[in-house]
Amino acid sequence: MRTTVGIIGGGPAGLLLARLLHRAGIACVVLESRTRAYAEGRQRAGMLEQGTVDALRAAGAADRLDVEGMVHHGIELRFDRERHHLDFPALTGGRTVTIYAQTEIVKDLIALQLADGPPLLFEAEALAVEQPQSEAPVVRFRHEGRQRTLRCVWVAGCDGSHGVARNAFPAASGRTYAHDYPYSWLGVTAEVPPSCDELIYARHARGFALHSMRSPQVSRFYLQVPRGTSLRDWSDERIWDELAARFAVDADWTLRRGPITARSVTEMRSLVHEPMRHGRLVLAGDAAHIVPPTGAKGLNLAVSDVRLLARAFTELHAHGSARLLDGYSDLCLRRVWQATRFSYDMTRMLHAQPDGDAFDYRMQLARLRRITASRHAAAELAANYTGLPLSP
Ligand code: RFL
Ligand code: PHB
Repeated sequence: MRTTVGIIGGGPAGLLLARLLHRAGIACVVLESRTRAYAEGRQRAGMLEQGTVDALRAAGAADRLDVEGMVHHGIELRFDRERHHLDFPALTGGRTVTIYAQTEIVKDLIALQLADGPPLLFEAEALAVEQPQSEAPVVRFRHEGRQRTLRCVWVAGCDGSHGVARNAFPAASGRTYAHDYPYSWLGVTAEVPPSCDELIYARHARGFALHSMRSPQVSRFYLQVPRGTSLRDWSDERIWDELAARFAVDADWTLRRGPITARSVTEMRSLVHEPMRHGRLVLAGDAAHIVPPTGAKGLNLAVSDVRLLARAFTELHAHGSARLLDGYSDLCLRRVWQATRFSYDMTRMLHAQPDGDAFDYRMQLARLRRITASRHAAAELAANYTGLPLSP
């Protein structure tokens, strides 16, 4: 097989890149290691920045998002049994965020691509990227029991945090910066209407809790749990009791309970791989960087990488100029480091340190009080949460 851009990974990054390249008249092929059902069912992100929504609209992939997406005008911070609303439009000059699950974005993009897009192969596992520094890089992959090759002009590694594209970077050509957090998130989906209109981020001495949602009938929750926690230790009753304790406020508010339909544990990690390009191989999304989910930035960063990358390929294709591709890694990384900082700060401000002392807790409360008391401090959080500009 031959193509112009070989895309490894059919997650949000790979699928959106394929859509944007196809619309610009650039040939591409997407290789996805999993089945369609698995790729469409993987529960993950839910919060979209305005720029992400705009990008999906511009790609003609937002018909269902525009109907089913829930526009949110802020978030709620809870601590010390108090509730504090942050009004995003007032703090950011009109910006909002939208709740629409990553599973639905992936379904929408897959349907569009299978209807009239470039080839998308499921159960096609990339094994290696070869000769990334030559003018003809090759992706070796396994499909229907056979080893095959995809000959490319460029390769885009959109294969997430456990992918193979990054292995083609020689150790000496870059550096990986990583930070592990000493806790994990237990995520659950429940068949119960949300008990709130906005996402609730709760800081509690027992640990962090987040109330999110998937639809007017389905809620999504996260609990800070010790690293290495086993799902077996968490009965439904224990999950609901823990959520109720961490969200408890003095005001009149109760948590609605219902059947839990999915649960998983995610470790918390920050990771940035520099640079994001080696010869004719470029990385986008989780393949290049991971953030802890507290800032809700992972999917949004994947989309902003892809917007910049598609723009760069389009300039090369239309005008023969590699200027944007040459600047791709540096431009992306500036935004990536800002999101990494924001996610780190949110995580540190809202989670109970396992070995934390009373001083740490006081510092967290002081940060939270500053945000709820100062319009400047709140505006800084709101600007980061709703999304910084695509290029500084
Ligand atoms: P993905 O989604 O991991 O997709 C990579 C795809 O590549 C495939 N693949 C391969 N294909 C072929 N050959 C190989 N060798 C391959 N190796 C892997 C995989 O099967 C997969 O289909 O990466 P992408 O596209 O970069 O997208 C990134 C996002 O998925 C991720 O950043 C977000 O889900 C992170 N995240 C959140 N981000 C947000 O912006 N807002 C949120 O509210 C949010 N909440 C979350 C999250 C991530 C979470 N978890 C589970 C990590 C909440 C959670 C709990
Ligand atoms: C989610 O809905 O899955 C979600 C929302 C906000 C976050 C993390 C996850 O910060």
